[in-house]
Amino acid sequence: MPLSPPPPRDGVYYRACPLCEAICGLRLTVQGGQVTDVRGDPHDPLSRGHICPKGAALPDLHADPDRLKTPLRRDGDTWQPITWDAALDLVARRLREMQAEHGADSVATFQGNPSVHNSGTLLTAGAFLKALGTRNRFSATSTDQLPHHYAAAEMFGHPLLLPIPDVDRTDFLLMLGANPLASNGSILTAPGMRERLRAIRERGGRVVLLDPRRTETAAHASEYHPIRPGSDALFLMALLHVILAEGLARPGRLSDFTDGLDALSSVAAPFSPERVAAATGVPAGTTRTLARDFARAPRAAAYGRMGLSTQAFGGLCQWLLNTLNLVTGNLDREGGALFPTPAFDLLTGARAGAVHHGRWNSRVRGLPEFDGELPSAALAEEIITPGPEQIRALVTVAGNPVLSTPGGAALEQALPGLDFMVSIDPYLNETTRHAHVILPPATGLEVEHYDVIFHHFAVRATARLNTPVFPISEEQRFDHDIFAGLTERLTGRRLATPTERLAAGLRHGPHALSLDDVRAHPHGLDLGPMQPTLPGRLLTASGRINALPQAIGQDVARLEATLHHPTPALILIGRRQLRSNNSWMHNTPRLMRGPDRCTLYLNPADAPGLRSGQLVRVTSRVGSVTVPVELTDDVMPGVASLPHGFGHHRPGTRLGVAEQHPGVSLNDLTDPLLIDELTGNAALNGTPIQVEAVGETAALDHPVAHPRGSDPRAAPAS
Ligand SMILES: Nc1nc2c(c(=O)[nH]1)N[C@H]1C(S)=C(S)[C@@H](COP(=O)(O)OP(=O)(O)OC[C@H]3O[C@@H](n4cnc5c(=O)[nH]c(N)nc54)[C@H](O)[C@@H]3O)O[C@H]1N2
Ligand SMILES: Nc1nc2c(c(=O)[nH]1)N[C@H]1C(S)=C(S)[C@@H](COP(=O)(O)OP(=O)(O)OC[C@H]3O[C@@H](n4cnc5c(=O)[nH]c(N)nc54)[C@H](O)[C@@H]3O)O[C@H]1N2
Ligand code: SF4
Ligand SMILES: [Mo]
Repeated sequence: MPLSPPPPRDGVYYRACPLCEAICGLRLTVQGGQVTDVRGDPHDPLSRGHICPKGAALPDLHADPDRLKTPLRRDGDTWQPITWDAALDLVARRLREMQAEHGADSVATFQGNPSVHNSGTLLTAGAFLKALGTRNRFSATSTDQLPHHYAAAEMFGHPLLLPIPDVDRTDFLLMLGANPLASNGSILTAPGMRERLRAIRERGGRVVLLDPRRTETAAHASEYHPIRPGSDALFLMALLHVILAEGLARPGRLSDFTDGLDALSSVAAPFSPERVAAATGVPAGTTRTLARDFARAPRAAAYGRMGLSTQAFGGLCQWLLNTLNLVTGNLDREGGALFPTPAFDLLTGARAGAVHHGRWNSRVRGLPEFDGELPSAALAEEIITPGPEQIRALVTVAGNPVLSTPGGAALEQALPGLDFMVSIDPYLNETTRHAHVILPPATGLEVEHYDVIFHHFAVRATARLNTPVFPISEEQRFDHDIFAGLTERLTGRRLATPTERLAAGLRHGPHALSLDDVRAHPHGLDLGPMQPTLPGRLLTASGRINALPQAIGQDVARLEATLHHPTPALILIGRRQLRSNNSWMHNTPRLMRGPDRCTLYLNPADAPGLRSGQLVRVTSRVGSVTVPVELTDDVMPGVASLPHGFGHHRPGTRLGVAEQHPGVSLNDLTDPLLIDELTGNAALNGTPIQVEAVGETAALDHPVAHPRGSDPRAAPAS
């Protein structure tokens, strides 16, 4: 049994919520060793008091009896506690043995989303992964924002040079495939988007949203237009077409340091609003008006997120958004889209022209590497396809790829075939249950944390060090202890601590701060709004913006081809919910109250004879799931929507609450063969499906997901 940790000292604590990209400042009151109150910190200069139900649930996460605190070793179907030293020795030895026998690439790694929400992980996991020296590195990036990085690297010279829409000063926010009212913003750290959108409207500005679903955000936009999934690149091309054909381009000072502007007209020429209207579902007149209004707005920003990056034209979409901001002179301009300069700046010391891309390819499908990683859509096939370079061992860090990667059920079936698997994760969940060893780190309110990543995406520069609320017990370890322990065993080298790394990063960063400067501001140190930084911040070899990178120009032929393809009758997209956080927060009782949230939204026009609440079988090329249907004209005809992150019916997990709300996994339907061919990103949105009613007799306690022809529940747990 773990020793109980010392209780926290009574008092008021200020720290940021680590759960999503909004990084809200929170005010936590501790009385009698318990958190008695959590609220948004009104003095936080970035979040200004915002909080959502997940932030309020942080103490529950801390107290979750299912959260693991000491290492576990699997023996068949049962788990035995082992000491940290024994666990770290075992893991280092097994990984080295595998690599000695089968080569460095026989060990694969998968890094999941919370890695970037925990600076202890972020600043130390890299050294461990580097020590492994494998080219089989995978992460959530290729199921998410890879196309943003791709377009940024090609146009501006670095994957992290991501233009952030200046929502606080813009007059026109053109938003596609993002739902900040549910997600709280992504690659847009601007907590409290409801108020920020209202402020745009109140100052006479406009918020225009395009999405196949009339979302929570649509209610706060000035106008909403439905758009066919996967057709955004055509729509954005048509905007560019109108702006260039009608002489509305005004790049201004940007043209002094941009190459390729002249070539854009011929690229956009074939894509008139009239020609793409049938494919996008957006009337040509609407597209023309939006193009003119966007170009003429004093300050405008085009922004698109998950719906635009996790689709077959993710790379083209992100390039087009940047290009629209560029040709209208809104890039690097207040009220447009700018590059933040955070206090800890990962670009400090970055070399110009050092973009890494396509240096190697995945073995089975030949998918290209980007920034040291291969597409996660290739992970399962690399494990199951025999051959000399086959993956035989897997390290997962803060990831749940069984639920989060396309065709997750196939990965689930592949994992038991591994010779060795280790998971650095505080939960025994759908993925980690296949590990031979689980190394659970301290997390949440227990860790010192500085948001290294999300300040790069923030509409306002702030800096804040989050000190732990809860001390940990002697038996617990932090992520960085685990990575330092493993790295030392593999290389004999001692790692710098995250605090040392932070201090150095802040000192050498653009604001030249010390840790004490930051500590002196418990609500966050305000460093002001975004400022123009170009051309100085560019990292291309030429020092100039590349408006039309060669690979992107070549991908336009693939887009043109879609105009000649028939579209599937029914397309599945995903959905985020305010009280979920990807796959791992369904174990918190207060977030799971209320009716079943894992339902299929279907337009009544696509559902003759069906009624809401009825079970339907949803089938894609790779699998089928059974789920209750909800009829709503919030989704456009021809589109269905299912939330991602559910599917907790799998046996062998330790998630007492989540198991009561299992739902089905969207990724038992998504297809690993559907990717953005330019970037390798998973096209998680846009899966062709069929839907059929299942007889009432087929009604189940728990909706069941299974790959066609097999039931993973019949498979042994190891
Ligand atoms: N179909 C579909 N699939 C999707 C998406 C979608 O919209 N549709 N979204 C995609 C996106 S954007 C993302 S980011 C991915 C997310 O997918 P993943 O990156 O695989 O991660 P999560 O589902 O967030 O699971 C996080 C894991 O980290 C663990 N964890 C939590 N905190 C810590 C910590 O402090 N340290 C460590 N070591 N572990 C921790 C949790 O227990 C959990 O196992 O899913 C992607 N998959
Ligand atoms: N509550 C909550 N907050 C979260 C998360 C969570 O799971 N829950 N996850 C966090 C993570 S990891 C991320 S990456 C962010 C994501 O943040 P967002 O991107 O803002 O969130 P999503 O809800 O995925 O929004 C994607 C939108 O794209 C739409 N869409 C789907 N396909 C298409 C298409 O082809 N074209 C267009 N135009 N739209 C399309 C969907 O209907 C949806 O409204 O959210 C973060 N915040
Ligand atoms: S919006 Fe995000 S950062 Fe803010 S409280 Fe909610 S989960 Fe935490
Ligand atoms: Mo994400």
